[in-house]
Amino acid sequence: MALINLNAASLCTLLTNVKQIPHLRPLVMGIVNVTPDSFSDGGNYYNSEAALSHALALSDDGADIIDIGGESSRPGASPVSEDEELNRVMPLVEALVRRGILVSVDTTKPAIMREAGKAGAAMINDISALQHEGALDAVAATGAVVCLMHMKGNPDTMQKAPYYDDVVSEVEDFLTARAKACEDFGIARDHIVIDPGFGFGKTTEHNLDLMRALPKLRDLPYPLLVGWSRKSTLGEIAGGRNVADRLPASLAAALAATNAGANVLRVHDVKETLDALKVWRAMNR
Ligand code: 8Y7
Repeated sequence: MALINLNAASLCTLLTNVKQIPHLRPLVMGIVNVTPDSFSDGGNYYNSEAALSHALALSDDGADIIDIGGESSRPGASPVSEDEELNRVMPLVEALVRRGILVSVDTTKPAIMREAGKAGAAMINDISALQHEGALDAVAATGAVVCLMHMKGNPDTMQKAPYYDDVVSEVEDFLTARAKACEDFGIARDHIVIDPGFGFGKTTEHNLDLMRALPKLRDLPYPLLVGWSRKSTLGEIAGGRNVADRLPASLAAALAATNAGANVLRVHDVKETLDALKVWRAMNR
């Protein structure tokens, strides 16, 4: 059923290697938001020329893959129509694929997944883990890799008193179940990446419990993607740092996640993260 997607195939090779060879550094995924309202860089790269030059700069900085998002997942962000999201995202996907850059598309909409896959996106990054009607089908049809992220509730309500009996087993069970749903649908195991979804329906305590349990998630048979970059839990721990002032905390979290077995780091600051990883690798070899 699934198409062959050459870009996805090379991403699969990278993911398999980082998952299996212990001292390799994780892959670095650079974040590009083509939105007027994302939480840390909303509006900065809203027009597609600015977004393209930002994406190319992150690629030049050494990003292994660029994650393009056309709809903010910030609480209270306004919903975006399918057409609007396509208009924001597709020109950038095409321009990057044309240059041989690996592309991930951050979307929850099956129509965007299909178009992105046709244009050669190597990965679909879905914060709702392909739970929308038709999403499993769309990803299977593209042959892309999929990142399944855990989120409790939806972006509008998720930070209103999130509650878990046991956050670690709930997240682990959810990711295992969604991965099984993908495999049952014909998405190959090596095309599935899992992510605990830091900050998505989680208090600081929940995020820290999950972080300490990361080795448990690493032991599942899927590469592990982690996104801590500039998130508010880091600002809080560091002592009330605002978004623009969270780079040191983000680098600390990136290295802690690396030590705990993260295979992909989703970050805003690619160059700085790669410097930190070079030091990590030199010291761990
Ligand atoms: C994550 C994400 C965001 C994350 C994955 C932000 C789209 C908020 N966070 N996708 N997206 N994992 N897979 O801070 O942690 O960038 S949006």
